[in-house]
Amino acid sequence: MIVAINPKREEWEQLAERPALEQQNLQSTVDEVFKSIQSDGDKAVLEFTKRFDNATLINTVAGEEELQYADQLVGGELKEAIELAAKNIEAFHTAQKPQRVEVETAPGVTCWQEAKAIQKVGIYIPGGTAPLFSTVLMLALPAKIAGCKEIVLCTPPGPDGSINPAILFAAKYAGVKQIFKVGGIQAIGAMTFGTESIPKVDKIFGPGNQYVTAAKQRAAQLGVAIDMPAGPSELLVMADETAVPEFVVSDLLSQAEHGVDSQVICVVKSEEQVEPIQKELEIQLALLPRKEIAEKAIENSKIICLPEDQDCVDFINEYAPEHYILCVQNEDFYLDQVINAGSVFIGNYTPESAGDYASGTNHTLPTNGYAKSYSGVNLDAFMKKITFQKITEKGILGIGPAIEQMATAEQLDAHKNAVTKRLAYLNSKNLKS
Ligand code: HSO
Ligand code: ZN
Repeated sequence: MIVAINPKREEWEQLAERPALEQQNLQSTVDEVFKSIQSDGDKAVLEFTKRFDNATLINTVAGEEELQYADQLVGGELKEAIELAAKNIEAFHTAQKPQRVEVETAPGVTCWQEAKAIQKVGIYIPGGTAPLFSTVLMLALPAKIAGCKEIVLCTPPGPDGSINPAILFAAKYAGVKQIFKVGGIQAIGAMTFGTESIPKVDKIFGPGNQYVTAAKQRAAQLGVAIDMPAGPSELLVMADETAVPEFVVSDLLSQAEHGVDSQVICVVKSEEQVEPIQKELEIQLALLPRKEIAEKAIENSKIICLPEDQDCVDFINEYAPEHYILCVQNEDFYLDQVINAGSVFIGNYTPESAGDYASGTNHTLPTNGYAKSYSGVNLDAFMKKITFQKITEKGILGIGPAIEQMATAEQLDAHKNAVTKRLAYLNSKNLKS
């Protein structure tokens, strides 16, 4: 870990930098795959599945027998754990249901806003070394609670054509009816255009590698909404002397093990805290099965010592971490000052893994500084809001002249006429009566 003791403000920008990603130009591959899927549908999807995932499939649908088989493979304790997590995720996301807002803005002018579910949503779940079935819960449960009519899930098959049983179990548990064994660019392409078997969706959610990310960006240009720009996982721990080094390090490593490009930051108040953390890091790192991955991520990671609380909070807001663990005595000061963070974990007994799996908050969060402008996935992400208005005679007589004035000033006569004609009608009607 890089150690920076009391760095000056001019150095903060550099300290807040994420590891540079090797940006390959994937756009031409994305375009090729998208074009084939648009013209050849399922046939193209199956060909790309052979080419990229090395799996020969007859069709991509995960059928009832596979779901039943998965149900047998997943152990009872894991099932119970998934059920507990699901209950908490459901409770927290159900409470987020938006209220209808109604205001009479002026006499006779009533405006209201209602949220409606996005009808068709696509969920992408990556495969690979750590198949994140927890992400199925984080995306499918809110979609169901929001009232989305169709939930389509795509996840890549292994070379033998199978999907991780826990992903299938979680999908079934969360009520997903349409599960497809398709990964990478071809999955995003299929959900963008629709094929004979895979429905076109209105919005695509979920993490993925750089191919998936590039494909989601292309989908967004083609008019399909996406959740957020995805990036490697990251965590910042703010620790004073009351933080337990063993816990702090376990949290740092929990995000470091996600990928070699993950980054973790530990902000401490005093120089004395640095050594125990480094020592503990060596001990815990050596024992991890994903040691090699975590080790690489730790190379990109930093311990930053800032003795002043105000400097700490300013740096943290500048960094805008995806996950922010706060282990300090004067918690209230820090909480009060949080501006940029995806999700905040407070105290020695609130590990970040709790939010990853089971406490109830969503783990699909903005990375790479996007916490400055994006929220993590929440119930709103599966909804859009429609505004309504109804204006009475009295209402249009009241606000009509202002509309006429503004339309005239914008030189939009047809806009003005839409009011003038009504006002003239009402004025003559009122004169007669
Ligand atoms: N920490 C990840 C989510 C996750 N962790 C899933 C474990 N499983 C999102 O940043
Ligand atoms: Zn995680």
